[in-house]
Amino acid sequence: MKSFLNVQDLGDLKQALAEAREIKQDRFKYVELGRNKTALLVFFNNSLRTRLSTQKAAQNLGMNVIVLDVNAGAWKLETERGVIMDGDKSEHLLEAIPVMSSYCDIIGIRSFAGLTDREYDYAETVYNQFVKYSGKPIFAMETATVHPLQAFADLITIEEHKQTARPKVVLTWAPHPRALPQAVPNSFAEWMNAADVDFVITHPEGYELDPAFAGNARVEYDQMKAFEGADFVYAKNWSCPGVTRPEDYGKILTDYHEMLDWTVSDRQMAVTNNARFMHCLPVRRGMIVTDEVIEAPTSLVIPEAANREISATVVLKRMLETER
Ligand code: AN0
Ligand code: CP
Repeated sequence: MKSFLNVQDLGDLKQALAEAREIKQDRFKYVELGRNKTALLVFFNNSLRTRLSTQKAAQNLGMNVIVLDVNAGAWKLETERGVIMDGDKSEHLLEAIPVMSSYCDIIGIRSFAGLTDREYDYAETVYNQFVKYSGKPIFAMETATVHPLQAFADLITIEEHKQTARPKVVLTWAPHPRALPQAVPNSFAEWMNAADVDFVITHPEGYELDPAFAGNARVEYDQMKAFEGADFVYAKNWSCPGVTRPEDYGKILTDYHEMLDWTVSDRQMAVTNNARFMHCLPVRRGMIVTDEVIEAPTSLVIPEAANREISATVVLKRMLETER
């Protein structure tokens, strides 16, 4: 595997899930695979889980790890070609990428959507520059439009906790005070469409996800109706994807004070099939979900985060195997 962005990059999902189970049973099984190999993790944005779980995954495989926080000590990087660099950015990505790649074997990138230029974000401009100019395998640690390590961990978690062969999984929008990217819901939708689940998306009108990710998934605008009989509830906020009105891209369409009935609470959970609650974290209590729901025994947020180590170990293992 040379690049990890979309569900197809992993090939057969059943096989990938079998590998995840194998690694969870013995996470050091492939500790010789990464000997004398170096993973470079480049963060343009904050992170708790991705930073820790991906380092742990690389160590499980015997790799060395270098972490770079671009905005905390590195030169500020220009990402667009053709600009006159007279601002606060001292270095261009076009030099920085080949330099960084000379010190490592595999590179992970966290680079969120800017949420101002839809075309720039949806072309995965930053990620693709790394693919093009590094000559190394590149994987997404949440890029402008996707967060596949999260979606893979989510799928592993659903597989571990499902009680029926084909569970009903509901992705629900929930309120948030700041405009957030669409990467998490995009990837979750993409992966659920590829998995064997009954998948429903619910959100207020105007928040329609890009069809490249939502595919033919059922959209139900009535949140209570969507929750009926759900086995898994996956909450997440996202800003306007700009599908129906491109001029609204990256915006919050209605002030969150008016949207608080979308906060996942016992009211909605009551109509589910004793659903498990999921969220990628970090989560704002009282906005996305109530204390009661996230603290209930049905909440999976901690095992879900723990599975980030497993998804990252599988992905890095695949990349190391390709390089051998
Ligand atoms: C980010 C997002 O919504 O994409 C990261 C989630 C993993 N969340 C925040 O910025 C709060
Ligand atoms: N879920 C997730 O990616 O969390 P971090 O932003 O803390 O890495």
